[in-house]
Amino acid sequence: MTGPTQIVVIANRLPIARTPGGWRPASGGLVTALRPVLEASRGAWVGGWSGSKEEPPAHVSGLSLDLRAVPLSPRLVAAYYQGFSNQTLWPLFHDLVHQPIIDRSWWEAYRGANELFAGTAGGFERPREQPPVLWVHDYHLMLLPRLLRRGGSRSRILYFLHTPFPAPELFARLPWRAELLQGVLGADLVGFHTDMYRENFLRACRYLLPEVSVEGDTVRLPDGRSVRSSTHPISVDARELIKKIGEPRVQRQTRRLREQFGSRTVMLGVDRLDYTKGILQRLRALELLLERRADLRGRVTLVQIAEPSRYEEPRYRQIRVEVEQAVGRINGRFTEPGRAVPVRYMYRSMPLSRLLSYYLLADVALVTSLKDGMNLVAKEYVVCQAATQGSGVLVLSEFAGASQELTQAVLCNPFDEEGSRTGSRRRSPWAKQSAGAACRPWAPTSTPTMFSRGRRRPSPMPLLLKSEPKGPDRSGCSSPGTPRGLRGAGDRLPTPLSE
Ligand code: ADQ
Repeated sequence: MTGPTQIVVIANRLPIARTPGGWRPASGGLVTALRPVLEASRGAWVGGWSGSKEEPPAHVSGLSLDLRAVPLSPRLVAAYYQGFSNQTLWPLFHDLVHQPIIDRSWWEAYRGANELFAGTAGGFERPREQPPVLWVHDYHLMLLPRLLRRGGSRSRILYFLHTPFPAPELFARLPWRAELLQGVLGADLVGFHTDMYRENFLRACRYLLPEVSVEGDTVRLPDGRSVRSSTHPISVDARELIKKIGEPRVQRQTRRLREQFGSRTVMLGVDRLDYTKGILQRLRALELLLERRADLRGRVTLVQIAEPSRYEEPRYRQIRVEVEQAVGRINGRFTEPGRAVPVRYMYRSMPLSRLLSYYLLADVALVTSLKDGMNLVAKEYVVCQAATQGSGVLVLSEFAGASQELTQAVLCNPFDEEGSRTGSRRRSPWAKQSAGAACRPWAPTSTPTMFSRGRRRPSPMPLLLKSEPKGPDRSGCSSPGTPRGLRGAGDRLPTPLSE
């Protein structure tokens, strides 16, 4: 075989969706981020599939990838995905924002599901051909690298974790902690968003696996193999976003929104409706602010766009109820006759073009995650503001991975609702900032991001207010040129592959 090595991504889901008009590429961040490099390598995607009688196709128009479905029964999905992945690992990896549930039958299902993925992914290797790179993604498939290796894989195996990796003291609570670490150590290279997560992983290996030794960023195994760990903060496709900002539809929508909101200060939250995202804390902070500052009522609006997520799980249904109660309560308490409501809430998935209009509109973006692997919304907002010389302010949780890179953001502690304060909006030098971190691809970062810089002291959750009316120069999207130094698609190859 000649040409680039084929890359096979293995992830919990296939990157496609069934719409009334047929199968379409899904809009998720992962597929968008990986697409260029995958398509260039005649790549393939192995993903789970369940719940529909119709078999997903091997090819979908608009996506040059071979698709291979791993059929999962609804029962297996309930135990492996909704159970072990989302009710055990997810809360544990997000610093116990909720108590994880430990259930042995879920663990058995998780093992079974990982074995099914191994069976399908292993089928990509052909005798006498150059083996593909197998790139395993996320917490659903932590056992897979080892299963692939034990199955005799000749491929280079990569593993990337999209969530935080918790402190070893928390990780150690899992009865199956050693199996999970050994599973991941089946890979040749293990990637994380931040140095802190990588350090946590290495410390967990050191403390929980007596048979391994850790030297620098490398774990040495008793069979003589070495596993490297690295930090690769995932990012967004800045060039694509900027191109889209320039579309007449986005400009029209943005103008319309600006007319609607007038001189009000617009704060924006865009999140999957997940308890880790701190939506409730954000709403409570706003409530406290409006309680204390009657003069602000009618002058500020929080636009909260919540994407439906994991609604089959009781905790997600519960957080939705709590968020909607809070929205109702705040609007009930602080809406003045004839004035706009303080919270405009939308529970839906939204086309990217519309999301971009909100990013362009918002004076302040509130990313107040209680814990977040990275958070791409923060980066999308920065790209949009930078591309239009906007003066928006990003209020960013110190517990989101993005806070390690977006050093111009106003850091906040989302647990400190009481500490809400107001301040004058300042002009954020986003153009400078986005030349670096916001738009950086998964470039190999040899410079550790966390330990090389001094950390700023986070403030309580700040809600910033506009001190001046929107001027005509804020038309924003009328000239969406690439800000100086902004990186684009050309440099955004997810190069952990070349390590
Ligand atoms: P998420 O937590 O799902 O994934 P996040 O980083 O918050 O991802 O990004 C969400 C994406 O969904 C953004 O691209 C955003 O534009 C989009 N989105 C949000 N609300 C939407 C809506 N209502 N309609 C349409 N699109 C919407 C995990 C980790 C993160 C990590 C990512 C990538 O939890 O910490 O950043 O993976 O590794």
